[in-house]
Amino acid sequence: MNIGIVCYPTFGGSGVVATELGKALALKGHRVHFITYSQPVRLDFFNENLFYHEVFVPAYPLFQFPPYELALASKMVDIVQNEKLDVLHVHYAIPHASAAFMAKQILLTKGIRVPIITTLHGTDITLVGKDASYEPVVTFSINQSDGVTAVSADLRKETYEYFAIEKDIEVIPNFINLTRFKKQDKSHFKAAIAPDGEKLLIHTSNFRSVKRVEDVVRIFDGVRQQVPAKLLLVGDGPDRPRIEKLCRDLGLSSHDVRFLGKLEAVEEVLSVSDLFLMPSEKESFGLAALEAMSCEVPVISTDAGGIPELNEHDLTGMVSQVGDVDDMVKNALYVLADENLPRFKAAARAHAELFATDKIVPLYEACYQRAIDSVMANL
Ligand code: GMT
Repeated sequence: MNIGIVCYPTFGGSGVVATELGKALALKGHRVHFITYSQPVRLDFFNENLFYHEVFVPAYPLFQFPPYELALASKMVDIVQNEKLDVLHVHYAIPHASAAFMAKQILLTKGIRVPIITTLHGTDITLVGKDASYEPVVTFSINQSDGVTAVSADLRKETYEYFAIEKDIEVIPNFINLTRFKKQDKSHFKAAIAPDGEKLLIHTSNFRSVKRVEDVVRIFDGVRQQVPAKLLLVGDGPDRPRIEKLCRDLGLSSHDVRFLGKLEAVEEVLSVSDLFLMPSEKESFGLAALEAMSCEVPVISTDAGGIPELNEHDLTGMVSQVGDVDDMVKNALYVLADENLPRFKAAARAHAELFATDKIVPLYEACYQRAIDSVMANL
C-alpha cells in the first residue's frame, strides 16, 4: 500500500505511535509518506520505503495565527495526487481530521477518492476536543472519516459520550518494539546514580498538569522515608519550575531527584529503573508505562482513562485513585519489597509482549484495507 501519515512530529505519544507505525509498515514493504511540519523525532532510520514531506506555513504580517490547517490540507492534496496514496492516516483529531476532510473534498473535484483514517489519541477528545471552541468541527470530521480508531476502550467510550458519533470506532491499542525496549545491562550507570543500591523510581512525561508530576515527587518523598531511593525525571514541560520548587521545599537535592530532560534513548534509563510512576489525571492509554513495562519496570498508576487496560492491578503494578498519594506510596513500597519485585518485573514484561508491534500493526493494515475496499465498492 501507499500510505500517508499525518501527525505531530514531537516527543508526544501520538507522534511516537504514528512514527513507529510508519516505520513498521515500511519494514513490511508498504510505502509510507510522512506529512508533518518538521521531521518526526522518532523518524531516525533510513528505509527505502520511507518518505518525508514538510508542511511549510508561510508567514504574512496579517496573520496573527498562521493557517497551518490550510497549508496541511494543501500538502495532503499534493502528496495524495502525486504519490498516488491509497490511504491517508491522520493521528490526533485536531486539526488533522478536519484538514484531511478538506483535502478529501478537494481531491474529489479532481476525481480522486482517498479514504481517511482518523486515530484518536486522548487529549484530542478528553481535554481539547470537547471544548466548545472545537467540538462541532471534531464531531463532524470524525463522522466524515472512513475509519476511526481509538487507542483504548475507555477512549472509545468517552468519544461516544462527549460527541454525537455515528461511526464505528475500532480500538487499536498502542504497541511496543520489544527488541528496542528491553532490559539492557547498564550496571555502570546504575552504580553511578545509585551507589548504595538505592531503588530507582522513574517518571517520563511532558510535564503538563494532566500528568500530576507533583504527585510523582510526593510519592517519591513518601517512599524514600521508608527505603533508600532516587527519582529520575525524564522529559520537560510547563510544570517543571513548579516541580523544582516542590523538590526544594521538600528538601530533595539534585542527587535525590535528577532531571534528565528529553531523552532519545529512554530505554537505557528504564533498564536501570525499579518502578515507573504514572499518577496522571487523564491518560487514554499510557504509552510511557508500556515502554517501562517492556523494560521490566512495574508501574504505580492511577485508574484514569485507559491505564487499567494496560497496568493490571497486583500483576504488572498497582492502581490507585487519582490524587491518592498515600495509597500510591503504600503500593510502591509493596511492589518494591524484595519478595515482590521480581514477580512484578517478570509480569510487566510478559504483559507488554501482548502489545508487540507485530501483533498490533496488522490491525491497522486491516483497517486500511477495509476503508480502501469500501471506497472502491462505492465508486
Ligand atoms: O500524553 C500526552 O500528553 C501526549 C499525548 C499525545 O497525543 O501525544 O499522548 C496521548 O496519546 C498517547 C498515544 O496514543 C497515549 O499513550 C497517551 O495516553 C495519551 N495521553 C493522554 O491521554 C493524556
